[in-house]
Amino acid sequence: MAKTVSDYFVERLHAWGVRVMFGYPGDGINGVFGALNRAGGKVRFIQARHEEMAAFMASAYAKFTGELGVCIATSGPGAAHLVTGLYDARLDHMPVLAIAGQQARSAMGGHYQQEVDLASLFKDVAGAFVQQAASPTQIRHLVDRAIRTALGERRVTAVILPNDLQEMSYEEPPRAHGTLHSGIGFTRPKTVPYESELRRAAAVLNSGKKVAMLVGAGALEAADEVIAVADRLGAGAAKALLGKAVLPDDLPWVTGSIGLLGTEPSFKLMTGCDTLLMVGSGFPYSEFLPKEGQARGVQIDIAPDMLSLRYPMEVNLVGDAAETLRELLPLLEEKPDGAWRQEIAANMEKWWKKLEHRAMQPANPINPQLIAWELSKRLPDQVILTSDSGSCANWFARDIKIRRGMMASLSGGLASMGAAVPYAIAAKFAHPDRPVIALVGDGAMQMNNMAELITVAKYWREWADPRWIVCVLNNCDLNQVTWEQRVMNGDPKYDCSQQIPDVPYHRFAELIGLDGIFVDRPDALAPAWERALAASRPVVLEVKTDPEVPPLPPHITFEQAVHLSEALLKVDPHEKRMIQGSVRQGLASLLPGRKGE
Ligand SMILES: Cc1ncc(C[n+]2csc(CCOP(=O)(O)OP(=O)(O)O)c2C)c(N)n1
Ligand SMILES: [Mg+2]
Repeated sequence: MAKTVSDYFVERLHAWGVRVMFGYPGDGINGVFGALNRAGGKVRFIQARHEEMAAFMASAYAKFTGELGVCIATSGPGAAHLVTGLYDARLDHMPVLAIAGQQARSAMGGHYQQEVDLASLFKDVAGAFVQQAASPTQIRHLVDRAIRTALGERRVTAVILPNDLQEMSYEEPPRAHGTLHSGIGFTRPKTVPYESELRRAAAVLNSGKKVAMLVGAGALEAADEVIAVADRLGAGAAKALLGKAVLPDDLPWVTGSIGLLGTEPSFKLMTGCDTLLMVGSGFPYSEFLPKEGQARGVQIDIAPDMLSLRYPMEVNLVGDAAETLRELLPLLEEKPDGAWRQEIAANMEKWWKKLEHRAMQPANPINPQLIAWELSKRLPDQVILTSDSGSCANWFARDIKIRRGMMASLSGGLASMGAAVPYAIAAKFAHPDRPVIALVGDGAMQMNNMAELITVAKYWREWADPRWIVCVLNNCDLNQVTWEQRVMNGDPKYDCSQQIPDVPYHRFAELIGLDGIFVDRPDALAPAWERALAASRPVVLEVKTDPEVPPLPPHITFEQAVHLSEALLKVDPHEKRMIQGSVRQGLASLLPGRKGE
C-alpha cells in the first residue's frame, strides 16, 4: 500500500520525537488512527474519556517532561471539546500540539454534518500557528512548523486535517515555485541578557537591604541557582503556585505560596521588602506584591511579554532562569547582616505552628486541612502532586511541605476545574515509576474527573509503580465559590448553586476495579493515608470534609471582613456552623461583634 498522508504525518511526528499522544477517535480523524495502527506503536495513543481531558493530559505531559504534549480529536464536537484543555496549556505557557480532523474538502462550506470552522475556533488558543491542510505536499512543513513554533515559543499550535486528505497518497513537495522544503529539529537556545544589563540588575540587588524573591514555574529547573542567589543576597523567597516545587519548604527563608492561596509570611515578605527579584513567574495578583514605589525591582523571564507586568521593574532581563541567575551570581555582594532572614524565619516558624493549630481544630466531621497535614508528613520521595481548582488548592498550596525531587502542578493560569485527574494520569505516562497523588473536590470529581478514573482502570497495570491516589474532599459543596460569595461579594451561601449531591466516590472506584477508602472520622485519616500509600493498585481516598472551614486569603482586608458581615446580616443558611468554623480557624475578628486573635 502506498504511503498515505496520515502515514507520513505519523512518521514525521515520530521523527520529531513524539512518542505519545492523548485523545479520542472519530470518523473525522480515522485516517490518522489507521496510520497510528500501521506504525505499530512507534507513537503511542492513550485513550481518554473526553477530548478536554486529553488536552489537559497533553498540557500536563509537557509540564512534567519538558517536552511537547500532543492531543488528537475528531472534527466538530471532538475538536471543540479540546478547547478548554488547550487554554490550560496556553495560559501556563506549555508547548502543546493539537491535531484535529475535519470534514472532506469537497463538503466544506456546505453546512455539512460536524463541520465547524476549526481554524477560527482555534485561532485564539492556538494563535501562534493554526493551519488546515489543503494538499498532501503541505503536510511536511505544517508538522515541522507547528512543532517548532510550539517548542520554540512555548505555545499551543494546531494542525487540522480534512478526512479525505488523510487517506490520499503522500507526495513530497516537488522542486517548484510555491513549494516548501522544511526540516526537523529544535534545540532550546541559551538565553542570557547582555552583561551591561546584568550589572544594572546586580547594582539594584546589591543596594537592597531586604530582598524578596518570587519564583514561579520558569524557575523549576533552577533550584540550585535560586538558592545560591538567595543565600548571597540574604533574601527570602515566596513561591507562585506553579513554582511550588522550585524550592523545598524546609529552608527557613522560604515563605511558601503567595496570593489568595498563600501564606502570611509571603505577604509580610512582600510588604516589608525594599527590593524584589522575580524569576520565571506570571503570578497574577499585584496586590500581593510590594506597593508601587516601595521596592526596586528586577525581573527575569524568558518571555518578554511577561516582564514588568504586575510590578514596574527597574531592570527587565530576558533570559533563561538558571543561566541568567548563574551569570548574575558573581556580580552579587554578600549581605553583611542576617536580620532580614531572621525575621522571615521567625515568621515562618510561627506560621507553621499556626497552620498546624488550624489543621488540628475539630470540624464536622473532618477538617480538610488535616488531610493535607497528614499527607505532607507521609509524602514519598519523588512524588508528583496535582490539585484541582477548589478549596483543596488552598491546602495544597499552604499545608503541603515540598521536598527536593518532587513535582507539583495544577491548572494555574486557567484555574480550571476537572484538571487534577487528567494531570495525574499524564504524570504516570511521563514518569511511570513515580508515585502520583491528586487532591480533588467533589464538584470537580463530578464534573469529569470521575470518568477519567475509568482511564486509570484501563492503564494502571502497565505503570511500574502502581501508587496512584486521588483524594476526594467530599463536602457536598462548591466550597471555594461558596466562600467567595460570602467574603468577596458579601452574599450568603446560595444553596441552589452551591450544594451538590453526595456521591460514594470510593464505591465507584471499587466498582471499576480500583481500591476505595472512605474516611469520616479524623482519627481514621492517618491510617487511611498509610493504607493508600502502601496499596498495590490505584486508590480513591474519599474524605467527608466540613464545608464551614474557611479557605480564606492569608491577609483579610477590611473590605472582605465587611462583606462577610454583610453576608451574615443577610442570613446565611449555614450561619451557625460557619461562625463556629471561622472562630476555630482563628478568624473570629472577621465576625461582627467579635474580638479577633
Ligand atoms: C470549569 C470551571 N468551572 C467553574 C469554576 C469556578 N470554581 C472554582 S472552584 C469551584 C468549586 C469547586 O468545588 P469542589 O470541586 O467541590 O471543591 P471545593 O471548593 O468544594 O473543595 C468552582 C465552581 C472553575 N474554576 N472552573
Ligand atoms: Mg466540594
